[in-house]
Amino acid sequence: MLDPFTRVINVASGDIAPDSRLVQRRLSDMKGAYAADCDGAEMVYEVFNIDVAQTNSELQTCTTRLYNGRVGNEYYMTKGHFHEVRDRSEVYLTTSGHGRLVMATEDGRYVVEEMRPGSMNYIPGGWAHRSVNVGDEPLVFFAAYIGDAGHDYGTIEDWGFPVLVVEGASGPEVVPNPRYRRT
Ligand code: M6P
Ligand code: ZN
Repeated sequence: MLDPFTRVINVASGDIAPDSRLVQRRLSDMKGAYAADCDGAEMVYEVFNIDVAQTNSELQTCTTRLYNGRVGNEYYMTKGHFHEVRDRSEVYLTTSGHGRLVMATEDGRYVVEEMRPGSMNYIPGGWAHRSVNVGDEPLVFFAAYIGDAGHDYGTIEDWGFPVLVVEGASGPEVVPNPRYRRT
């Protein structure tokens, strides 16, 4: 059995003290995610993980700091994933910045929700999820999900999401993804 513990989250930056496991994604890690080519060492996002046993009796928790920027007209975003165990759910709480949460089912339905400080987004089982930073500062959010969920990145790498969030003439626009399921 796990002993209780406390961590302190910097809600502006997403940093977790005293310790966390850091995952960093740079432009070079995002090849294929955008319509335009991308490469290089520039940081796109960082995930600070609090590791617990990956069982369905524990909750995995983490913060994500998604930087602002664009590749072509597409905003910086996370890779996005289904859960390997498809019916596992997740919640997000945004603490800083401004984003969109793109969610999609395997049969092609999609929902796009706002992410602003104080927004709690509930991601039911079966919905893939990707966060997009549409603001001009880092988007920071806390996430909690069922411990044995796992990350299936391959399905999204193959299919993409049904829609993209792009910079339009007067701000962010949700447009159909011309590459959806065309691999
Ligand atoms: C959220 C959670 C994490 C996820 C992270 C980055 O914090 O959903 O599980 O790892 O976003 O998203 P991705 O794994 O799709 O790159
Ligand atoms: Zn998830």
